Amino acid sequence: MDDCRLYVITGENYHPGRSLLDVMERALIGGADILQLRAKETPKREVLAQAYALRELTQRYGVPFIINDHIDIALAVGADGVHLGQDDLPLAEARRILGPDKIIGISTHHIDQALDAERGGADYIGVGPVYPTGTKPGRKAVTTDYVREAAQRVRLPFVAIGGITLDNVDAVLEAGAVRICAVSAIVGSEDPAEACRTFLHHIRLKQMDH
Ligand code: 3NM
Repeated sequence: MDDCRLYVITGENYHPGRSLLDVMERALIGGADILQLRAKETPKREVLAQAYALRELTQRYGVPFIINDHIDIALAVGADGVHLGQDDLPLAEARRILGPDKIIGISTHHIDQALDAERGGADYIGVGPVYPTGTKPGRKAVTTDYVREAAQRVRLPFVAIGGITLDNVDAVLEAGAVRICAVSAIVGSEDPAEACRTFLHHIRLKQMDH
C-alpha cells in the first residue's frame, strides 16, 4: 500500500461497447497500481464472477486487488483485501475474519473517523469526498481542508477520493495527498490508460517538488 500512487475503482459508466475488464486493463496499462471492485447495484453472483475475472487480471499485472464491502467474495477469490465504509461490517470484525495479512481500507469523512481507523488497525484510509461527486451522491464534500488535516495528523497511508479530475488534482496534491483515487475521471474517460498516465505525471511532478 505504501508504494501505491494511483488507486482505481470500477465504475458502472463505461464508454459504449467497452466491458469492465477492458476498461480496467486499460487503467492497468496506464499505470494504475491498485484496483478495487465496487459494485453497489450488481447482484452478488455477478459481483463474484467479476471478482474472479479481476483477480486474474490484477495478478497478471502484479497489482493489489481490493473488494468493496463483500468480505466473503474477497476470501472466495483470494483478493488482497477489502474496503469498508462507515456503515459496513466494523473493522475489528473484518480483521477477525480476514486475519492479519489482508489489506483493510476504511472510508473516512472526518478526522475522528480517520484516527479511529488508525487505532483500530486499518491498513489505509480513504479521505473524501474531496469534491462533490455523482459517483457517491448525497455526501457533503470534505474539501481539501480534510486532506490537509489528514496529511498532518494521520500516519497511515491515505488515498484522497471523490470528484478528483485532471483539472483539480494539483490542488489535492498541494494539500498533502500522495495517493489519488478516482472512478469517473478514469473509467468514464475515452482513454483510461492516458488518463492514468496523466494523473501519475501530476503525482510524480508534485513528489519531485518535495
Ligand atoms: N467513496 P469519483 S467518494 C466511492 O468519500 C467513493 O468515501 C468516496 O468517484 C468517499 O472519482 C467516492 O467518480 C466516489 O468521484 C469516487
